[in-house]
Amino acid sequence: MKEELLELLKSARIEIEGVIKEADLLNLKSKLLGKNSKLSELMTELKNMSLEDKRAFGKMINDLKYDIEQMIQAKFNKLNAKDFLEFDNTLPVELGNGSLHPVTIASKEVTDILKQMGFIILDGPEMESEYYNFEALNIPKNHPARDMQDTFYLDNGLILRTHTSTNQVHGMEKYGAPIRLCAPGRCFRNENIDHSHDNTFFQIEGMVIDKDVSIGNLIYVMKELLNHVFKKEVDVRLRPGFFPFVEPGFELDCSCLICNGKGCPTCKNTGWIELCPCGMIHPNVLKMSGINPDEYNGFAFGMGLTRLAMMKNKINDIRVLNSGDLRKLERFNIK
Ligand code: FA5
Repeated sequence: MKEELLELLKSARIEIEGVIKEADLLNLKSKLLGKNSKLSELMTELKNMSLEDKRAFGKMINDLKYDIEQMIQAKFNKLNAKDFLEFDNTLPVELGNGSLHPVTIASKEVTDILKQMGFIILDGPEMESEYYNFEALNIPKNHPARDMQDTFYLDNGLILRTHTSTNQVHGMEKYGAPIRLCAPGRCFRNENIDHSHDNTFFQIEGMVIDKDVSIGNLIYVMKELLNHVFKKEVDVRLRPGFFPFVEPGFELDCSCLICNGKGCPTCKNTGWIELCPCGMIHPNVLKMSGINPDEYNGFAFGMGLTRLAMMKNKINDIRVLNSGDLRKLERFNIK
């Protein structure tokens, strides 16, 4: 047994010396000292020995175990010291490059084009009074049109704005006529969430007030805007739409770019995505904000920016955009 123990010590030393990773050393420790090790096998043999041999060999086995433990501990210390010495905190840390959110990019593209057309950019509150969200937009209290937008009412008597049209009113009050403004921002509705509806989403409002503005001007601006944003001619359709603050009102839909108009869950199998309702501003709205409708008229539109970002990047589920899940957002690889 003595030779066997010496042989074991020798091979353990060689194996321990050869280890370069801490994890491998842990595995080796259990191989050399664990329940299924050669050492533990030798220990079970002790019980068949005479008392005298038991004492002698028992001591040898214990000494061997102690030596192996010491060698392993020394190796641990050496590996840790090496890790510590090799750590250089002046080396650059590898962090992936960040990127702008797809909605931020869509918003910037739209505002860039509108700025070139002479629009100013306005920011407005997300927490609003009912006056700015509804009444000043020709939606009086108890008007059924309020049900079109499921609203979050707050304890402080205000609401979370359901659309960016609130900024039509802020803009008219602040700057009067003539005016060209756009207002990107977040909106909130108590929606049933699905592929194309979220409870928090972005719109961009656009408004032009001047003398002799026509529906032709409205259509021209909308087409220019979409051609620039999509960098190609996209199929759009205009159909009548009802919004109390415009007359006439239109729904502008764009051909679903997820399924190329064939029909999919994102467009609810219609082939079209509701993107940008618009219309000629109702005279009541102008009047309420102190603009004479006999002198001025204009148009307004409210484009779904989140939907636009979906179409541009072929994102088939709106929930990805607010999820903050970088693994998914990184797939769009937008810089
Ligand atoms: C409005 O909000 C009107 N204020 C738009 C408007 C402005 C009309 C000016 C006329 C003149 P609507 O509820 O349809 O309309 O919303 C406008 C766009 O916002 C929709 O076409 C859609 O693109 C987007 N949108 C609406 N609800 C959601 C939602 N829950 N999730 C994501 N996008 C939405």
